[in-house]
Amino acid sequence: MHAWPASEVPALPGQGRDLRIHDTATGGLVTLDPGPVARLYVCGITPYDATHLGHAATYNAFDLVQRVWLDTKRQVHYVQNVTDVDDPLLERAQRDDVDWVALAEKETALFREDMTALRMLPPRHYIGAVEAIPGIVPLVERLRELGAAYELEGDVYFSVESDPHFGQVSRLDAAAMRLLSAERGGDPDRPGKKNPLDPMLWMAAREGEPSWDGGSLGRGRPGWHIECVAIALDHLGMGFDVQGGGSDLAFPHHEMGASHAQVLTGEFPMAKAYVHAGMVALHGEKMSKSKGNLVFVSQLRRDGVDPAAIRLALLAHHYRADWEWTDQVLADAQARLGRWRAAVSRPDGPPADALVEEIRVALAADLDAPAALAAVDRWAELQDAQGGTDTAAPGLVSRAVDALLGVAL
Ligand code: 5CA
Ligand code: ZN
Repeated sequence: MHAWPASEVPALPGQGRDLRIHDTATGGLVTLDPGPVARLYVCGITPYDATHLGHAATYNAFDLVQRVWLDTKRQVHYVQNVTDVDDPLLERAQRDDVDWVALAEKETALFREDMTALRMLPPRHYIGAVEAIPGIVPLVERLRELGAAYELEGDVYFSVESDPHFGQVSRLDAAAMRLLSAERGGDPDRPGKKNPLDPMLWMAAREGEPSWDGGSLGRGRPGWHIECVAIALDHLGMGFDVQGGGSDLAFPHHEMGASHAQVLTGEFPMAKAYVHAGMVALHGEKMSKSKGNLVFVSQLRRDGVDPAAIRLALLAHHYRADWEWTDQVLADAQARLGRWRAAVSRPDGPPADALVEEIRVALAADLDAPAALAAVDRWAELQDAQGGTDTAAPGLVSRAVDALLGVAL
């Protein structure tokens, strides 16, 4: 499928910095050393409802990863999926008595608009689960040949015991895994499974549900984790630099995906770093489509909120923190945007080379966007208090804020 238009990323003077980032699999910071083309896979939406601030916060984190890499003069090969067939999408379509294809298309279109408005850089490949099915089927067949998959009443399951590295992404114990598996799309209590954690690779066709030709697997539809593996391996190959998503994807989604890929290829690991963003809450609970406690990006835009202010509201929180969306968070971001715009609209100001360096240092240190904002705040305060004579400074600040933070002043 097509992605969305790219906003331009201005080139900055001086030298970008290599990114150090928190890797869930090692539990600490790693210095990434991508080649000239950095490879990034970020899990996309399941399009049964509009983009909320939680989604936007997670995509903001990985947009920063790209901007840091671009600043080091690397290219970025970025891939994102759309889970355009899955249980929650089919359930919502049935509940609302709408066609599931139309629902997915509508919400994906809205997501593209939201991403464009927020100046999130688009993926080079934006791939739907449905269009990936011809690539998924042979992978499931191969896992079966390798003895890593088995059948249960027509459905095909992955055997987690086939991967010696299973557990190394999330590093959770069996009890925690079992709990999360039940919460996040797994079926640990289904009788007949070899291990309660085993995830489905291929679901045999169910009455009244869409299904596709699965070759020797029979008609059905793909499991969730193998979808992302097929897309990532097809477009990036093994050993890509970062797999990203919200912290709710560490287990089971990224754990299972890593295992599928590692058994399929005999290589380890699938991604050099597993990077997870914190959860955004509303009224004390994680924003989630299933609970319905949501603030939508599109609703804020309809209300006339400047997307640059939404973006600044996201950037005011460290990507790994869990945080709460409130009206105050937005009001603070709007006020900051106003101060910054006023500061860069003057013909001269205090020198800004040191500020560019400060933003680079902050982002390279595990994407510390709040520290980057604080540095810009200091420059804007100085501009407001005493001004300056550097005629290049306001332009440099607005280019740096655009290139590194994705905010158009
Ligand atoms: N389609 C799958 C990934 S393959 C999926 O999880 N879709 S999603 O629409 O449920 O979520 C899309 C992304 O937003 C995921 O990375 C998820 O971790 C993230 N996300 C969902 N809710 C929140 C939240 N409240 N705060 C932060 N990130 C969130
Ligand atoms: Zn995914």
